[in-house]
Amino acid sequence: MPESMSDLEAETPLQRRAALAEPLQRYRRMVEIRRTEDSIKELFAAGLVSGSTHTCQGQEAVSVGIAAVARPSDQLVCTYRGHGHAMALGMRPEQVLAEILGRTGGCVGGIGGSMHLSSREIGLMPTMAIVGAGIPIAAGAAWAAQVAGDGGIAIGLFGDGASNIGAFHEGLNLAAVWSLPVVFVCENNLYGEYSRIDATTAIDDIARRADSYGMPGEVVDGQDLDTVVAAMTQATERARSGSGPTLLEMKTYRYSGHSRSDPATYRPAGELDAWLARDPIAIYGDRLVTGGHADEDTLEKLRQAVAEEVETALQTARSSPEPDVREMFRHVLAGTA
Ligand SMILES: Cc1ncc(C[n+]2csc(CCOP(=O)(O)OP(=O)(O)O)c2C)c(N)n1
Ligand SMILES: [Mg+2]
Repeated sequence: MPESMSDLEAETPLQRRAALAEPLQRYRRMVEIRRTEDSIKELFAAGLVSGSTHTCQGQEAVSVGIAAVARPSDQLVCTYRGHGHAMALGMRPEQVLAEILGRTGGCVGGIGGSMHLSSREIGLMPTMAIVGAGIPIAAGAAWAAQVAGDGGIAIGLFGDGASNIGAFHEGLNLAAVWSLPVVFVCENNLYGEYSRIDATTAIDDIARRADSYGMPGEVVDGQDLDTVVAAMTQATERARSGSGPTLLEMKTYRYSGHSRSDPATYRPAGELDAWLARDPIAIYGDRLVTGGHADEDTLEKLRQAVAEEVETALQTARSSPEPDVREMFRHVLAGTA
């Protein structure tokens, strides 16, 4: 485990990914995601960022659990609520922060912003802002791995709202028919924008939809990192062994509103508090203490070290230059008929 800032700075994204083999590092990464997301909210509130952002406080166990199981060579497709997944997979906080601030130090050089994080090195495919659009892309990445026969798999992440979009049904159907090596992970945080799931979806468990496509579907406690790891281990092994796709529905909750300007006043009284009482970081921290992996003092020191690390990352990101305007056109391709 890195003891000092200089050790942390020396860590590459792939080393950060490998570190997730250790329980304490899984805890640390969840704290890092929470802290970075809180900083991002503050940056927006201070008017330092253009565009919108969607943070994932409360959903950290899903991101870290998936990253602890996936291989760096696997392909992961996520949504605009993707900062946590990117950091879990190994992206450094300053790469995320600089991207959101539109700086060259960002993961795609500051031209993508909050909703378009990506990094080939860690297997994070371009992030989708169109609801559900990543699902057929995950199926396509899985098809590529199947054709290549390289043992790779794809992981397609999306929200509860996306499970009502046509692309969800088309993507799952084709993946099942072709027995593609893909794990579909629905992060059910109870809301699609400002609508609660019971106003938009006629069933309680989205995992049931797997049955229509002839694949296993499982409801998973998304607040419990070990449960996420267990479900992902089973589903990824199934995909790698050629047995086809799985749909995992991770029950979770976003503490913030949909996007940066949403105070989430539409939530029923008491709902947020009930979920805060099952906070994924607290649950895992308690387990580490009970299991003898750490004591409270170690966890407190670790939380403070992470707070300093994120503050430094923020300074690094803010001192990174803005890209030249020509960068906007550098990756645009035009074809002629
Ligand atoms: C095709 C499409 N329709 C509508 C929108 C507007 N929109 C953006 S986010 C969102 C809610 C999606 O909710 P969910 O899939 O549950 O993901 P969450 O934001 O909760 O992570 C909607 C409707 C969009 N971006 N794309
Ligand atoms: Mg949702």
